[in-house]
Amino acid sequence: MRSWGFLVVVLVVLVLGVCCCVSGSALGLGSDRVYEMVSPPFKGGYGANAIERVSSDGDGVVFNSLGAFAGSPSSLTGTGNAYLARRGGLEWSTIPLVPPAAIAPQAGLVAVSPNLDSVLYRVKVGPNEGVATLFGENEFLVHRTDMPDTATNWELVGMVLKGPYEQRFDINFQDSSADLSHIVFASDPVPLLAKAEGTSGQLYELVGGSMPVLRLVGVNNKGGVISALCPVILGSHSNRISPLNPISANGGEVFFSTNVVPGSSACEDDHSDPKQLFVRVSGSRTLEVSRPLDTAEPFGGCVGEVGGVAGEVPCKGAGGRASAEFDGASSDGSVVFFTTAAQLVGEDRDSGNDLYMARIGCPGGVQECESDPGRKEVLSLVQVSHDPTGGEASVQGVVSVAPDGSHVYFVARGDLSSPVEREVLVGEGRAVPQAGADNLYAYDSMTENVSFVTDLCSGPGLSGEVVDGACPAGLGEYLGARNDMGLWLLRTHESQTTDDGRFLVFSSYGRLVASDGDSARDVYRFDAGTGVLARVSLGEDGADANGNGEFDAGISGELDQRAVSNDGSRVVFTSAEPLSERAVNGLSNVYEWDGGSGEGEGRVSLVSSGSANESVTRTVISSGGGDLFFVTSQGLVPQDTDGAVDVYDARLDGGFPQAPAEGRPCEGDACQGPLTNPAPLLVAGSVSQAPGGNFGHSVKPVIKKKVRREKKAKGSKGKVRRRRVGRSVGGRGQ
Ligand SMILES: [Ca+2]
Ligand SMILES: [Ca+2]
Ligand SMILES: [Ca+2]
Ligand SMILES: [Ca+2]
Repeated sequence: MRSWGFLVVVLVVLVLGVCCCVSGSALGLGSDRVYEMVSPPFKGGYGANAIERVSSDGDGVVFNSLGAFAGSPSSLTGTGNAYLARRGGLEWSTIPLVPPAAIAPQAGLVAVSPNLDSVLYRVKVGPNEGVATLFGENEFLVHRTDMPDTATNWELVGMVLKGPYEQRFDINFQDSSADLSHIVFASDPVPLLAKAEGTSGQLYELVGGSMPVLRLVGVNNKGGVISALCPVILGSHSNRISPLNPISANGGEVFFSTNVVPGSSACEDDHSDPKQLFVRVSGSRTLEVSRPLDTAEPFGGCVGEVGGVAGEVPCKGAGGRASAEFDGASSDGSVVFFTTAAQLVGEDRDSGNDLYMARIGCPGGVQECESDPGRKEVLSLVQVSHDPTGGEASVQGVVSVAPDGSHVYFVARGDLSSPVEREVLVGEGRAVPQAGADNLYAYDSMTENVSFVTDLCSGPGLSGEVVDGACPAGLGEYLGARNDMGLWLLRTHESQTTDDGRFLVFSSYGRLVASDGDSARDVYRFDAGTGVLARVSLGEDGADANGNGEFDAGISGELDQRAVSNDGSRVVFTSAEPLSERAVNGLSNVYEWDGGSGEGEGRVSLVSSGSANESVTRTVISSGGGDLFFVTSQGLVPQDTDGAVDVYDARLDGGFPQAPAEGRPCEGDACQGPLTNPAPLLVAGSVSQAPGGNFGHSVKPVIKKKVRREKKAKGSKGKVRRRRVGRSVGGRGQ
């Protein structure tokens, strides 16, 4: 194959003088993908150590580096610098997204908008007058990425945040709306607003624009704090911030929970007074979500606990109900899922934990919301987890929520299948839910139908409380051990859905399909449209007993790092298992699963080279599936000779027209070239490439020995990464 591919390449180059769309078989890539070098060859002596975010079209990547290059106006020592690489017709080019030192002496990237049009930095400024050694002031700067990176193009969001004179304070960034217009943070330990004086653990919302405002989140409809002594928790799930849209995309909804017993300081989970779930809408009204709803009454029957005012929160009875946990919302904030042991609807007659869905909107419809978003109320409440025979659902937690709110995937110990569904499952030879097992279910919020997916593994030979031979004997019993419990109990879990929720991709230790005979974790895809559960981490052409060795496979645990194309047909994952004959390095590599038409078990291809001397453990797919991004220190194109980590795109039908031999004149930093420049190690049978075209055609990967080890090691320890996932309430933030 290789010599045939070599001939093809030579012919193409000779005849056309340009080279593009070379077939993958000539490349060491097992598919119709071509390596493109995304980060630039010159990176100031450092690597491009982390992919921060990828645009949905795959033509833009925000990455992080400790180096200062591409005309960066500053070097943010220790925290790393963000850069935007964009794909043009001839190459990937890089611009800095770094606030100039003159306006941002100490700064860290906290968020990137989904379409990469803006970035948000938290900046420490000051010091307070008279407190020379302390950074006493903070601010957020937003930068539009289509503007030059100069001081005038960094805009202050709202205002400089100043603590009281001579008091040290810090802010903990928690999350922002997708459009970066609304920022939610905690201030520790001093209050930033008069209303917060004498309280602790308040959350603040900062809104930029022409009418900037700083306000408290955890307040009632008179503006007073709901809980003075217990923390207000953004999108709380077991006191962790959920990554599943605690702030809606435009910032109009902020979901939070807090203690509802007046004057209580019993905040800790084990000894807590009840916490209820609220949503702050448009910064103007607070609605209690986790309460019985009486749609015939104004404000859904909510009457304030204190003073009997209609619509005031907490609503009457909040302190006597069991706590509620936020489990995720749709990106527009119109659908929210939460769990509680409280009986909020008539059908819920057990004291076990149930999953509920509430819809938020305007009683007068969408037009009313457009004219006055503050008119929003809780419109409906549905018990999602329903045992048809009246037993306890015993919901353990939520695995994923579709961004459009159409599907939620959750784990329950109860058997929620109807006799009809059971019959269908048995008829299809599929497993059925077992009472007491950790059963994974899919809920369709339009049809209000629950369907069984599989049961997951909670310990050695155990699913929940049920002995389960599909769960390997070597698993551990506790959260954080080798088992699936992180999927529904932690928010660092490896599970994602497509935007429409039809496909769930997750990794599990369970032998969930007949072809999985190992004791290792595999990646699976569930199709809610067909009910088919498929193992994704197979072998390329059946390699390694078709992926049945004892190596784990996994996907990204971060929701803004896509693992599945939006049509569900392609999944990208990593594994140290030699799932391809070309994966010869015994290290973690990137693989793609192509489900094709949905018939058969799909096809796996090696994406990284399989021959690097370092593991490749993180990868992101573009929405359309055409681009697979990963970072590696291996030079995969001829001009990558620095031995430092770079961002690569294995792009479907990728590659660029080759630059003419004389090349274009270099500009700026590019003239400096890489710090080390040994000749590329070309493998026999390969063709060298003129400088300029940063794509890998017909050249085997350049295997670099340990070049500039120190720099590389430093470059791989970038600290600036957006942490949306699994932050504990204490000590988070940059
Ligand atoms: Ca219940
Ligand atoms: Ca397995
Ligand atoms: Ca496997
Ligand atoms: Ca490199």
